[in-house]
Amino acid sequence: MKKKFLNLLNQPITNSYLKSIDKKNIKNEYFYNLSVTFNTKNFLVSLSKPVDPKKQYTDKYAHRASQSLTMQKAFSSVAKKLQNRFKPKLSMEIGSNDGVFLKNFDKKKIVAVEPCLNLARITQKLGYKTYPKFWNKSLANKILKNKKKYDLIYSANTISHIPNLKETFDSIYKTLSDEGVFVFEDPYMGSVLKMNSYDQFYDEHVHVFSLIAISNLLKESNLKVFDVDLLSTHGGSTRFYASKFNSKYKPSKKVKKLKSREIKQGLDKFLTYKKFAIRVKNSKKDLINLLKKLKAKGKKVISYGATYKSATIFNYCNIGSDLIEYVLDSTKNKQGKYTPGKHILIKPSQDSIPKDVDYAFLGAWNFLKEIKKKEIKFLKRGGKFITHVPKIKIISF
Ligand code: DWN
Repeated sequence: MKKKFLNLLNQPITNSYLKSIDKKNIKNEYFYNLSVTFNTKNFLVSLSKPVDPKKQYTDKYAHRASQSLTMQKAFSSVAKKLQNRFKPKLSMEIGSNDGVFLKNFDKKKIVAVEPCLNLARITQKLGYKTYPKFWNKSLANKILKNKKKYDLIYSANTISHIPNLKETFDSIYKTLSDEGVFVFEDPYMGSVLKMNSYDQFYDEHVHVFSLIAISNLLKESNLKVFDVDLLSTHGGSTRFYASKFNSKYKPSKKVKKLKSREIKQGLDKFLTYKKFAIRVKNSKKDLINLLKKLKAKGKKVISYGATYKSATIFNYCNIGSDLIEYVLDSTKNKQGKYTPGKHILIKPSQDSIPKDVDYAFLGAWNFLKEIKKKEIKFLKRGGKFITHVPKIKIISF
């Protein structure tokens, strides 16, 4: 049974950065209610009503996975690690974005799946076979027509975006070779609870995974988790290593350890999520109070990183350009546009945060280390960051 524990109010599609905020554009903006549920049977946390993926993954998809140095390094390192450990003859990536993982592979030894046409074109131009399609049963059948099976299927920040996990995992089972491995990484529910990072819930994050939930789901498709890594990327992610149920792989010590940690943390209990929802309400109150106080003092506050995550915060907390003057972002195709729902102007990042800015809210809090390094001048002249994780606080030099 699915039980609702969190209501993040009316939200826009996070990828819908607006070119202009004329009346027509604003009138046409799509909103839906963002509520989050806990499945008491398999322990999966999901949105109560996912948005139609065709509205989300268009040929105007904005996010570029290679935008941060941290992620470039992380993808090149995992690509090497997987090739060394599993020695795959043939691999596949599901959700290849701009090719940041793919380009660490020989073009003949990997294929990609990417439904956003503008992104699929990038990797096609690089010479990688890319299916510009959603991962589902019909694509798996099409790919299987060439009679080849895959030794490694990798996916980062994509499986949690797919509403129908049963079809997803069944299709992966069919496509994997008998001893093949399916490795996927996504934001971790244990970290969301610990960091109070409720901004991990938005239209694209249809599910936020825990090991106990994933183990239950994979079992239904004849798959099992045999290893797991806890990652610091995206504010706390898990990388699951799965294989066919009857394969040679046995669950590692890390799997057993994390399972018992999750039970201790109460990831299998509805009450844990109810308590989290109370912390989220308090976080909203504290953030609004702080921003209003700074405004009253005449301080200039902006936001750093036009993240999809921050759309949840701004819309849930009703924060617009009255409290946050503009957002800085290094992604070219976000610049000059307006954030979804609250319509705050996105400006290009410069060498350093402009001198007249007193505070920068960290929309991209998951890159704090990288941003701190880049913005040392800002911090040295007395500029401060604001973060909401794990609670509202000011970060100074
Ligand atoms: O799963 C998803 C994650 C991986 O990426 C997607 N559904 C959509 C997207 O979510 P996000 O926008 O919350 O992701 P990021 O990677 O936290 O976004 C960081 C943003 O900040 C990018 O637009 C780039 C920008 N940035 C910047 O302007 N200066 C980032 C860094 C590190 C910087 O120095």
